[in-house]
This record gives sequence, structure tokens and C-alpha cells, in this order.
Amino acid sequence: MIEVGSSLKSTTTVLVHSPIGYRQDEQEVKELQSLVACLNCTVYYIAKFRLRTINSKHHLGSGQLAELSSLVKALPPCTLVFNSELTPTQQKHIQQQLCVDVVDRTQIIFALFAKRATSHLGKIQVELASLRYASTRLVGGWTHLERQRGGIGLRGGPGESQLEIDRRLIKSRIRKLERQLIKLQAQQAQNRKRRVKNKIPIIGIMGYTNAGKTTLYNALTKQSQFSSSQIFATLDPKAGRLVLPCGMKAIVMDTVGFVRDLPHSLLDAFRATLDEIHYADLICIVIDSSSEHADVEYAIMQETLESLELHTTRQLCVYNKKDLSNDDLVPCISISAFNKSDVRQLADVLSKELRNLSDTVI
Ligand SMILES: Nc1nc2c(ncn2[C@@H]2O[C@H](COP(=O)(O)OP(=O)(O)OP(=O)(O)O)[C@@H](O)[C@H]2O)c(=O)[nH]1
Ligand SMILES: [Mg+2]
Repeated sequence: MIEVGSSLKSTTTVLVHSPIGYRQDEQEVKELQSLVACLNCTVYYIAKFRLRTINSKHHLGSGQLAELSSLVKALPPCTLVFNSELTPTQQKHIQQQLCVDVVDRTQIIFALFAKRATSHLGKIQVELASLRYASTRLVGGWTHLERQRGGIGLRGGPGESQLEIDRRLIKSRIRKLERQLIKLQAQQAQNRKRRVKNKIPIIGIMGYTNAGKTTLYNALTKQSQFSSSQIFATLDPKAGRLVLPCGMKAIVMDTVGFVRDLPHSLLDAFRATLDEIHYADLICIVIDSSSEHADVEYAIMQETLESLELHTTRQLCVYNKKDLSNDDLVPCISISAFNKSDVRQLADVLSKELRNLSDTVI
């Protein structure tokens, strides 16, 4: 059973990393470690298994499950955090066989989003996504919902099973949240109309989590929104005004950061928040140039933009944190070989690059 938006039962965790085959995946483990750390949990141990195939009943192979079981017995009480998405059946079987709490990466991301949501809109979106996700995984009771929501739903008629009550409770809560979301979206549409009427261009800032989007947003709009080295520091989009050196006014929008394998239901919930970005004239893709995996993060970002149908909006790549980067950035320039001025600009960049190279050689 998934506790909607709650933190883990035990704050001591054992991470279970079990990719298929042999691939470089240290970053995936580090990312899960940071997600868990953001929930104030400690990682006691990282268990790694290589899978040839995924076991439909308990995810790991039988021998691997026995190995994990002995490990768990030797450790203090903990929660097992799987670095992959488990089916409800797999989760239930591992829990039963090892007598420990089990959560997967998706549930960790949900818990973190729930912890970070501050605005009314953000809270509604996260709860909606959690409930939609949970409704597809209902295998047991859902009585904690009644506790959490102060007794919504009440008991059904005679003969209604716990599972039926659970489904009804979730459905009615989802409907209520959807109605609230529609109202908030109508308000957003009003604000948007005003901007369109005033013909103010919109610049969206997007990128992998922790790339420095909010820091850049603050620098551009002279605001002081919360920025932090923690993953998913921003959940609620912010919009601020910017006056460009040419005197043109623009709206700059900061957005939620993305990670690999962001649960689809979360992405769907955040579609509403990211609706505004569909009206952007330009998207600044912020890339952390000091990250060892900047290229992977960039690829994940492009995939996400595609799934949000934002890939056709004009983009500008901004390589941030160059003060931390040891590598020389891959230079970017866009030209038309038919355009003399572009070719001159390219010649300038080439001479600058070559000068830099010869400086390094000397
Ligand atoms: N050294 C250095 N650190 C930076 C730079 N820009 C941002 N940071 C730091 O990077 C961390 C993340 O910055 P944020 O602006 O919160 O990043 P974000 O992309 O908004 O992150 P999320 O909202 O979590 O997606 C913070 O600790 C910032 O101080 C930079 O140019 N150089
Ligand atoms: Mg941010």
C-alpha cells in the first residue's frame, strides 16, 4: 500500500540497484541517493544486482532475493528503496518475503514532490498525480485516506468491500481535485490573455534539476526565489519581468526541473503547470556544464520537451556553472553558409578557438 505523499516509514534505507545487463550507471545510483537524502533519510547500504531478466513475481532472481533477505536480517530495521519501478505484485511479494517496507523510485519522487509543493496549485497537482498512480496499484486497504482527509467518503452500503470503498474514496477525491484544477487553470488563462494583449514575449527557463534555472531566473528578474543544491528545489513555476538592454520587455518563467524516468502520472499532472510554457516564444535550456553527465541530461531534457510537445519552440542552450567546469565547452554557433555575416562570425569564433588552443599548447 502506498502512503500518499508521506515520507518513508523508516528513515534508514537500503538502496537496491538492479539494472539489466552491464552498463555504466553510477549516476543513477547517485541520483537516487540525493532523492533519498532530500527526504531526510540515510542510506545505510547500497545493494547491487545485475539482472538478466526481470522476475515478474519479485523483480530479482530467487538467489538474489535470498541474498537480499540475509542482508536485511543482518541490518537494523530499514526500508528497501528499489531504483526501478516495481509492479504492485512485485512490491507485495518482496515485502512479504523479507518482512520489510519496500518502496520504489517512483514513490520516492512522489514523496519528494509532496514535500516540496508549496502553492495551492502545486499541492493539488501532486496529490492528483499520487492518487491517479495509486488507483492503478490498489491491492489492499486505503483507510489511511480517511484519516488523512478527515473522514471523506464514509462507509458504503452493506456488502461493499474495503477495496471498493478505497476505489470510491480515491475517485471522489480525484474528481474534487480536478474541479479545483480547472478553476485554477481558468485563472491562469486570464493572466495569459492579459500578456498576449500586451504583446509581451515570454522566455521559458527549462532544464535538468539543479542546473541553475532558478539562480539564472533570479539574476535576470532581480528576484530571490528559493534555489538550492537539492533536487527539485522548484516545483511551482514563477514568472517575472525582464527589461532587455534594447529596452524590450519580456516575461521570464522558471519551471520545475526534470530527471530521468520522471513518472508519467507526475508529468501529466505538471502539464497544467507547464501549460504556460506552451506560450513561450523562446525556451532557454539550462545545462550544468560542470556535470559529468551534461550530455545525458541534455538528451533527457530534449526527450521530456518532446513528450510535452514543446520541442518545436525555439531553443537557446545556456551552459551554466562554467566557473566549476574544467572542460572547455563545446562551442555552439548557428549559421547559414549563404549568409556572409554568419560566415564572418564563424571565422571570428574559429580564430578565437584556435587562439585558445595555441595558448594551451604554449
Ligand atoms: N558554481 C555555480 N553554482 C551555481 C551556478 N548557478 C547555480 N548554482 C548553484 O547550483 C545549485 C542549484 O541551483 P538552482 O538555481 O536551485 O537550480 P535549479 O535548476 O533551479 O534546480 P531545481 O529547481 O531543483 O530544478 C544551487 O546551489 C546554486 O547556488 C553557477 O553558475 N555556478
Ligand atoms: Mg529551481
